[in-house]
Amino acid sequence: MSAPAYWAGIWAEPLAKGGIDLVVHGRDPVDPNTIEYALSFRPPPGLLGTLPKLKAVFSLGAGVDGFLADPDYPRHVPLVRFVDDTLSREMASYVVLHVLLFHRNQRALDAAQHQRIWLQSMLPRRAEGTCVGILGLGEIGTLCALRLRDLGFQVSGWSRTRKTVDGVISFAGAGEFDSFLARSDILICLLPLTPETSGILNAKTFAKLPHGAFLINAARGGHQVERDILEAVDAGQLAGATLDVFETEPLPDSSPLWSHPRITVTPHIAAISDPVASVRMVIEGIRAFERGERPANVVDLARGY
Ligand code: NDP
Ligand code: OXD
Repeated sequence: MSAPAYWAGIWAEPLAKGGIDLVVHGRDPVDPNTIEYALSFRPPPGLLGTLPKLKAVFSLGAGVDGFLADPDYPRHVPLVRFVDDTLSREMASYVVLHVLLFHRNQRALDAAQHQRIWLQSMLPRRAEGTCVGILGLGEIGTLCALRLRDLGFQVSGWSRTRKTVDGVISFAGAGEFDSFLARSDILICLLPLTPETSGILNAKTFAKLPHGAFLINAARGGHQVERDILEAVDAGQLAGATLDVFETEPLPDSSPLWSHPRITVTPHIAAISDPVASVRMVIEGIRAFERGERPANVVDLARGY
């Protein structure tokens, strides 16, 4: 097995108990002919294609774009992605936090406090009068939708296939994208990064939102065109944005996003996979493959997620 170094300490014991030997790429001597399972988040391009005995790959993250961007990914090898309730809950708390910071004008109230201004004129709108649109109604998007619905927001979601989620309006497919955007006062991106979704957060998309909409991207930097976000915010088409992910990570020091007064930057920490839950997924997954079964959450490589 190959794994990134910094979690190896946590994994060594449970894996050994499961009868699985762990070798760490870049730390241990590795005979490529002995590796049957690989575990990673963003493997060095080309590496997985050099392992002739590879039976399956486990992604430490929910998103698998880091694997599929590698033209040498061995496409006959199943890829299992990380799906975990705790991860979804952490993502939902990030999303709810940033929806409310915007919706309740908290940034402006903070600024007023620093100037000792009693800003009672800035009354929060009612959640019931605000429409939140979620791009991607999958594991994470659905939980976010439910949390925001329960806070009273009008919530809709956009996905490839139609969904039935109580109290959430479902838009599906490219044909319903514009109607979905037209009602999204707050747009949240929770899509996987695929060739279809790459660059989806662009000037054309922003122009279809209500004037003064707010953007939250907690999915992938490849979804966003940062120049277009800056232009849309400066023009007022977007009231602001919260971004957890970036075209280049870490966000370069020279990026104007760092200092823009209406943009919040967080360092790809909306949710961090739990190493204990991920090792559990790996052990259960390996057992399933060894029994000749297919574990849950095997990625559809043709779809890209
Ligand atoms: P899922 O695969 O469960 O959900 C993906 C959703 O996107 C599905 O509803 C799917 O539609 C929809 N979708 C995919 N392609 C399209 C398309 N072309 N058009 C319309 N809808 C589409 O993913 P998760 O919810 O588990 O994760 C979502 C993403 O969140 C991850 O891929 C990752 O990039 C990001 N993430 C970021 C983290 C962070 O810390 N910032 C942490 C964890 C995840 P359908 O249901 O019809 O298939
Ligand atoms: C993930 C991530 O995809 O942390 O899980 O970005």
